[in-house]
Amino acid sequence: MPDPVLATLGVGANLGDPRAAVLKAIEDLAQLPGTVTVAVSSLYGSAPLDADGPDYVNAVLQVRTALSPDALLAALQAIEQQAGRERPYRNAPRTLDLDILLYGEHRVDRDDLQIPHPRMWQRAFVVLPLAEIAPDLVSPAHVQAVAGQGLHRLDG
Ligand code: A4P
Ligand code: MG
Repeated sequence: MPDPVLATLGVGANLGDPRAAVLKAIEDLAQLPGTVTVAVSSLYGSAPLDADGPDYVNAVLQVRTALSPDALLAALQAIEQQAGRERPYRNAPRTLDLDILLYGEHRVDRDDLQIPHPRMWQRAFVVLPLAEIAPDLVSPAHVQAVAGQGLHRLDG
């Protein structure tokens, strides 16, 4: 396997029991082959952004992984499927959404995989949890850019 890379992942859910789904996904991600969890943010609640349905629970984590970007994407999609993910339309409410936000310094620009995630810096539910676990990656301008969006840290 290649040298491990520090990857940043986004977790979101807004159907069923979203808090339980996010916590289960964080456990599942720690079980991936060649992958060690480095940091996990608090859980955050917010209204859907550019979407409809119930409020979301979101978190961001960092893993050190020997999986390639494509293998990591396939693994995330398998975990989404296990959680009962359906895709009736874009931005539909979902039992679980797992996104690769960053993969080291690596860039990928294909239809099925874009890294860095193209919308990550526009979203408080990514920027603020990321600032909690990796403050060196987040500038004051990044925080300022999402300041208008409601986001609250959930207890425990
Ligand atoms: N894909 C491309 N790049 C990536 C990547 N870096 N990580 C492809 C993961 N997948 C990536 O994703 C569609 C396709 O994106 C995948 O097949 C994969 O090949 P999807 O998860 O099926 O569809 P989606 O989530 O509806 O679309 P997308 O574009 O991922 O939506 P976003 O931008 O992730 O937005 N509001 C709140 N408060 N919290 C949220 O978590 N999430 C969204 C979804 C909207 N509003 C939200 C939240
Ligand atoms: Mg997604």
